[in-house]
Amino acid sequence: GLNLDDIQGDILVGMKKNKQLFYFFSIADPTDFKGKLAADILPLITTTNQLLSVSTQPITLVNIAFSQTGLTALNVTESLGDSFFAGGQFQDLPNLGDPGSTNWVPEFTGTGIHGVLLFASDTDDNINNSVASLESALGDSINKVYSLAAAARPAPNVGHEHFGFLDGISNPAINGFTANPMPGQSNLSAGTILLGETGDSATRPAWAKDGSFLVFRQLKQLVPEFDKFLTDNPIVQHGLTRQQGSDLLGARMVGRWKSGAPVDLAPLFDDPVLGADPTRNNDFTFQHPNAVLSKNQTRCPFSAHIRKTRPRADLSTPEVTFGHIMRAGIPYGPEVSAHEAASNTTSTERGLAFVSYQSSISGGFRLLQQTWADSASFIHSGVGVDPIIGALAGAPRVISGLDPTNAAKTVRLTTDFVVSRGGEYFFSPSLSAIASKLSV
Ligand code: N7H
Repeated sequence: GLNLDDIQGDILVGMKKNKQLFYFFSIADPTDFKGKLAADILPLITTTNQLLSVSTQPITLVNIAFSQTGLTALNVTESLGDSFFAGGQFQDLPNLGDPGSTNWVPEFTGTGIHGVLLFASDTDDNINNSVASLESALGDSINKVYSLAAAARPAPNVGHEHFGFLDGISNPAINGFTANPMPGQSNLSAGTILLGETGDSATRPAWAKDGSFLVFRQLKQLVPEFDKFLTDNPIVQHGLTRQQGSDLLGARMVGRWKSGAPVDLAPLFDDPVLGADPTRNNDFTFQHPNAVLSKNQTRCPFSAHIRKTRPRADLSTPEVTFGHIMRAGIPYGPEVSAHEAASNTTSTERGLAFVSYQSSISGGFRLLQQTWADSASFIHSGVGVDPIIGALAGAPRVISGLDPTNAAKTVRLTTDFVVSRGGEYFFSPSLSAIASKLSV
């Protein structure tokens, strides 16, 4: 089995708290920092085992991850075997669909971020206390470069991202770790997510075992603009009101209704009971006995976000073992104000603090974003990009399949409802790697 005392908790379980802070830092004094990493940070790191039971969870959960320039600053020079990690996310910008760096948070445009501390707790006060005490312990060994405070949305939208859809439904089950995989969950070797485990065939230094690459992206969401698009373009179908047609369009863009119910199982109307049932809400493959898998989009568009990012039977049966990530993101920013809703215009930034873990950035995040979501011809030619996250460097996005009554009809989107503000590629090491390699 896996050594759950050695694997940081966010990777396989997720630090599922209502508040989270991403604290990006640079290392000012490597020797000083190494000592403090061992003495002050390591004892705070929340392990996988600690997260498995509420009684062992600390008040504030803490994880840490390093960029390539951070490892280099610590004089850790062996290659981790991932060229995209080595280059950093800013160097990868032209490949991710982002329209240049104009929308990027300035601190992400370069390689100046050496690491990120992730704090999670029930309240901002708890997090602020942890940050203050760690900052005083770390002194001048690090500099804060940037931070992003994130939070679950208030009731009744806890667990829903800012467009309104329930998130965190479909994450892979890990062989030897997930006790009871749910129907429809992908079943993966641990090496898909963790370096050096079964299924990870790349060459890695021994100390990298049980670490994982953390992809961070600050993804701004234009919620009033998204809502206006749905209002203006309802799917017109017999038996649907205009509002129902708008809701259906949104559900087909995502592949799930706001409740989480998959359109593959609930093609016309939301089914909140289905959405809330983990034994049924992921139990589908897009394949149906009386429909041709490669042609039929009456239930779910080929371009739908969850179909682009996990094609299930579209790619093969049984499902391929590559192209899977463990997602641990959380919303950031305030609720839409009355003024923003009335003007159909975002004035205060909100979005998703996207976090994914994988043992290969090219086989995980990049495959989903670049090769699948940003490709107009995945999984079939003419499909168009993913209407949620697909991006063409700012060019209009032409998407077919969204209208169930006429799959050939295209929609031309001139607004990206998700705008990348950049991010970084990190490595989340095992606790023993921190003790025996990074801090010495
Ligand atoms: Fe996505 N959304 O609200 O529309 N995502 N996502 N995502 N996403 C998922 O199944 C969303 C993003 C994946 O296994 C759901 O847990 C938004 C990126 C994958 O069937 C919803 C943003 C990437 C899955 C959203 C965003 C992915 C998934 C359904 C950005 C990778 C699981 C809930 C602001 C490059 C697919 C669920 C499966 C699900 C939304 C980003 C990937 C509602 C708003 C950047 C693999």
